[in-house]
Amino acid sequence: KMNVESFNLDHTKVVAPYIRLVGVTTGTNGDKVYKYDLRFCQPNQEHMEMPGLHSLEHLMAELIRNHLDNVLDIGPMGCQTGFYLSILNNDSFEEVTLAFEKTLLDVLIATEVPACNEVQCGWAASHSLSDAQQIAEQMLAKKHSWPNVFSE
Ligand code: HCS
Repeated sequence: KMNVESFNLDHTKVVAPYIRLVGVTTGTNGDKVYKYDLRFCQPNQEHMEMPGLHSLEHLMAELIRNHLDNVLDIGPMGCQTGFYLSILNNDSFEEVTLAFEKTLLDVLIATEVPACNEVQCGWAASHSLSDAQQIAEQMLAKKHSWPNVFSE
């Protein structure tokens, strides 16, 4: 049975925001998938509302791929406190952090949410660009604490 790493993380001990390498999975040909926990909100104390979270997902999904190769997915956690980022064959925490910062800066100046229509999205009515930008701004303001999972 495969282990769900996140279920073994003590969510009462972490101090958001932070960027945490969840794990590395090596395929049979040696390719490596790096999975990150991008935690925006303190678990069980705050969360992102769905429209802003959803728009932030669309914006980051498009924009982070301009700054980082081999992004497999950036997708929201069901608890609405953060996102998972999975990338292929890039072991650099610094590169990921820099790309994430550039992505959030791009979000601040975005004028529309990509793909927020019924052809390209499964819940096109649930979007908010201004909420997404507010979340990005708050996250950027705490950039100093991103590398620290268990402290400020
Ligand atoms: N989370 C997806 C986009 C879904 S709308 C991705 O590819 O990063």
